[in-house]
Amino acid sequence: MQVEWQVAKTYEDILYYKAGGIAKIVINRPHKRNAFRPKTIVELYDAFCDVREDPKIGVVLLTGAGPHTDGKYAFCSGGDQSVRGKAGYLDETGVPRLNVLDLQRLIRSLPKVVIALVAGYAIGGGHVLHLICDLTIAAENAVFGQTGPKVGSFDGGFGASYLARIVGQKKAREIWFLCRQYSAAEALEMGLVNCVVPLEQLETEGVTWANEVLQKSPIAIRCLKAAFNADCDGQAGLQELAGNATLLYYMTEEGAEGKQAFLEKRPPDFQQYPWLP
Ligand code: S0N
Repeated sequence: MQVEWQVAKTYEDILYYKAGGIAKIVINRPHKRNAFRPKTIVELYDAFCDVREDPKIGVVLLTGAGPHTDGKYAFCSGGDQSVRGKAGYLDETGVPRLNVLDLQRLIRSLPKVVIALVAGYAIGGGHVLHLICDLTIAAENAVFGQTGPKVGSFDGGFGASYLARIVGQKKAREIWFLCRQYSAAEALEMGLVNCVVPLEQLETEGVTWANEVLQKSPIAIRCLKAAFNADCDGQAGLQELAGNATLLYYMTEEGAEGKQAFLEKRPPDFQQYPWLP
């Protein structure tokens, strides 16, 4: 399926497009295997905020630009080690940051579906990025892995606990303790990705999945995403799920009666609403 992508906004480190109900966000630093610096994350955060505010968009495809001039592909190779300072990744003013954690939370709580399209390397913090997406479609050339203990870092947040929820404790410990690389077929086998397709079909497959999601009920999807998150995310997950319950309650006549009575300076008449079984 051919898509006429329209540029939604221009950035330095990323590309951002929309077409119909789908947004496409591309990490565009192929010379670094799409490693992210703080600026990349600021731009990704901005684009995802735009997605959140756009009522026409229901699905985001997150991917990496490529191939690089050497012919190799990458989804993302994590934090840009060349700007890593003593306390984090240095932004243009020299302030150390770990702002990818803010992005992880934004993607996770976004009330829309985020699909990672992985061609080539999804390594380190780049692996965690695909992990926290709702769905992952891998090209046959995809390579997955964590490098933290090899390069002096670790992600003990979603990168550890959510990984273990997905592939199990033993496999998650293997992935982090040995820092091996895994093929697309191995990733499929361990439930780390939803499907594997030939490289040239990666985007088409992503658009097909996105269009299937877009036929479904937006509120059902957002409540389901919040429910899946609530199982893992403690009180923050409950807040997200409960926020959706409040949204739905606002949309009822019963909820509106409370507000209307206050504005009309009269007692609310909740007796007209049944105590359902
Ligand atoms: C991806 C790999 C396996 C690809 O290998 P390949 O194909 O042999 O290519 P290379 O020659 O290695 O790379 C090509 C060019 O790209 C540059 N480059 C690649 N990755 C990075 C990177 N991450 N940062 C900076 N540059 C990178 C190479 O330098 C090379 O450039 P030239 O041609 O100029 O020499 C392989 O490249 C690889 O293993 N890359 C490193 C992967 C890695 O270790 N990533 C960092 C892991 N850590 C994080 O991501 C931190 C995440 C994070 O922010 C975090 C989150 C929560 C809690 C803590 C943290 C934390 O700070 O740790």
